[in-house]
Amino acid sequence: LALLQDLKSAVDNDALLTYAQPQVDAAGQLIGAELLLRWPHPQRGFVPPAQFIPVAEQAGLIVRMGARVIQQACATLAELHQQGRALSISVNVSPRQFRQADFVEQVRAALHSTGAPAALLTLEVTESLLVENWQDTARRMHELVALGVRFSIDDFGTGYSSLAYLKRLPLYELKIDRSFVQDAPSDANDAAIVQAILSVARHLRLRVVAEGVETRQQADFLIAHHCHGLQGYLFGLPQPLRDWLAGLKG
Ligand code: G
Ligand code: G
Ligand code: MN
Ligand code: NA
Repeated sequence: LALLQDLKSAVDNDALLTYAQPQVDAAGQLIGAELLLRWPHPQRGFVPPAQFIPVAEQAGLIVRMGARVIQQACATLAELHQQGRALSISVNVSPRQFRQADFVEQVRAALHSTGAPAALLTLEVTESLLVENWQDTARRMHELVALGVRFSIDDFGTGYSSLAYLKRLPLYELKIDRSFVQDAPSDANDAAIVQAILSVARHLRLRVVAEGVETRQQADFLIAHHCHGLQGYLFGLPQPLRDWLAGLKG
């Protein structure tokens, strides 16, 4: 597959870019950022992650890609910590990456080598991770939580959700998928789903971040229903990690 060959050489040549998208609280204050990979292909331009992430996952390339993002996240957290800024950094962890035998050790090493504050590192996993190898997944999550890191369920509500896992896993946060945010509050069904997620989260003492927030109306609706964190074009586009960090100082 041509795309896979190109992706492989991009990884070998360290040509993938790490972007950061800000997250704010209800008052609009910056609380952190999510790191997002970008692939500028020499001929095709930017290839959407929805195209190259599944290819990377399938071929196992995601393991190296993900390890690098975690290292960058920890280096960023250490840098922010030295500046006296308590901002969180979220990274996407694919199932294949999470299931690597040495994944816990990798995260531990990245935290230790950089001196990053572990409690500000959020690992975003999807519901698909929770479908298989339940015992192993739960054990591993507990090991990681013991290191101090936090877990977030990404794209919450779009996968094979079982509400049972919410009470059995050491979770910190749910991310409301942007497909629900998009048409709330005008679409009554989406508004109801968003409110239901926020209500479940509140009772289970989980934090909630909404993604894909594009309008003031969406933000006001989410805030009125006690959503803690907001992420989306209304508050900031994903931008190169270095630029985001430089912008904090300005
Ligand atoms: O940035 P964008 O919305 O186009 O990203 C699309 C998808 O690609 C997101 O769902 C995100 O989870 C995924 N993605 C982006 N960066 C990474 C990454 O570093 N690792 C993994 N596993 N997925 C990523
Ligand atoms: O990990 P996840 O797939 O949830 O990554 C978030 C994705 O959503 C990224 O690909 C990012 O580029 C995209 N995104 C971020 N903010 C917005 C937004 O406000 N609207 C839309 N449509 N997409 C967004
Ligand atoms: Mn995500
Ligand atoms: Na998402």
